[in-house]
Amino acid sequence: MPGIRGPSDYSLDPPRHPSLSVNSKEPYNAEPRRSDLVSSYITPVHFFYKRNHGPVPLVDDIHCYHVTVDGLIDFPRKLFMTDIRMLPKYTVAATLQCAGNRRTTMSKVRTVRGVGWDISALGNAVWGGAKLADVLELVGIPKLTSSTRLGGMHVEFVSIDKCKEEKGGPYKSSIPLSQATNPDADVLLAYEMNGEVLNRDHGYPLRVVVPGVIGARSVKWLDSISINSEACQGFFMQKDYKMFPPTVNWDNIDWSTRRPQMDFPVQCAICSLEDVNTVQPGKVKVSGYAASGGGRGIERVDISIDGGKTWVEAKRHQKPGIEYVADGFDSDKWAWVLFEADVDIPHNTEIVAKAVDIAGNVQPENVETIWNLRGILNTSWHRVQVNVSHSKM
Ligand SMILES: Nc1nc2c(c(=O)[nH]1)N[C@H]1C(S)=C(S)[C@@H](COP(=O)(O)O)O[C@H]1N2
Ligand SMILES: [Mo]
Repeated sequence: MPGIRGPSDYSLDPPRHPSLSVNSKEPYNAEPRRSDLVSSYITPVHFFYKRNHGPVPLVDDIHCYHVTVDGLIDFPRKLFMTDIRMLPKYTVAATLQCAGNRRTTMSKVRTVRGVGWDISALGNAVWGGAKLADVLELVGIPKLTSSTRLGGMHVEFVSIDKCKEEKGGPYKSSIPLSQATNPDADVLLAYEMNGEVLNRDHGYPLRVVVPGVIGARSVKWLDSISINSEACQGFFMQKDYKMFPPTVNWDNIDWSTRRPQMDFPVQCAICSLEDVNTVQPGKVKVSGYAASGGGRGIERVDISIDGGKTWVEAKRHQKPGIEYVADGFDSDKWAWVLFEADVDIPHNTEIVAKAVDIAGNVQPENVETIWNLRGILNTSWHRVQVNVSHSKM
């Protein structure tokens, strides 16, 4: 791989912020504290969750680095950073969320396999880069194409990291060509995050950002793009990140029966409180994030202070000074919404939050009904316990 390489051990991994809670050291998987996560609409890079499946790649020579684009196309070619940077630059505010976000609560019902994430395996960044639709035009694929002349219908992204799930091979994933060539889908080859050059943990020098879709499809450290007739057959598309019903276990699983998960369902979580809290009697601030997939805005966030019997609506906001409208022109359609409500807590109780998106999709009440062996897409009502202390703290 000219210019970039994937090391086989972790000795060259980059330094990280000490406040992150580390769920796995090698490969490095970490998330910020709940309160840090929602301290700003745009998540600072150092607080943004990091989800790696192998050692972080290293760039030796950025001038040699290039992405090979080939497969069922008429004009395969190599694209250097200068080619990518020559295309119009777009900035897109988009929330990335790992499909395994909130997995630990799912494990409390019945053990699931996977990294034990709390509720902060997501972040909202402004990604800067070229639109994939423009990049694909460079190899002769027009905008809004669902099939190439040679029968290409899927766009596969291949990295150069060494993942044990791929038996030491690279991380890879794909999206449909129709999405890749749709300029409105805002799929980016990003080289910037929050106005800075992408850092190593997040995919330097170039990563894919697929807004509205589970994080797993946003391939980091891009090495090649291939236009194929079928979806990517790699581990992370075919043997992982699929949603199974609660009856499927490790003995009866047939991976081929389910499609790779793409859009994220509607989600929200309270970040101003831990799972169990001691508070003084009176007002408690309930704040957190809500997000949905496919560019669907957040129509409502409901808060209950009696375990879900009665509800009040939280205030929603994105950018300071601009009113959030779920399908508004001034709203960031791919980005999360922060919410806030002040509630009166007279006695010990459970506080619950649930969000509704513009399609009317609502989070499910219980985690049991959506339990799945890999512990993905836990979007059940988020619940926290508050115990009122009458003694002075
Ligand atoms: N090359 C590569 N790309 C990858 C991964 C990876 O391990 N290797 N992890 C994926 C998963 S599962 C997620 S959730 C996101 C995490 O992106 P982040 O680390 O920038 O937060 O990257 C995705 N892209
Ligand atoms: Mo993920």
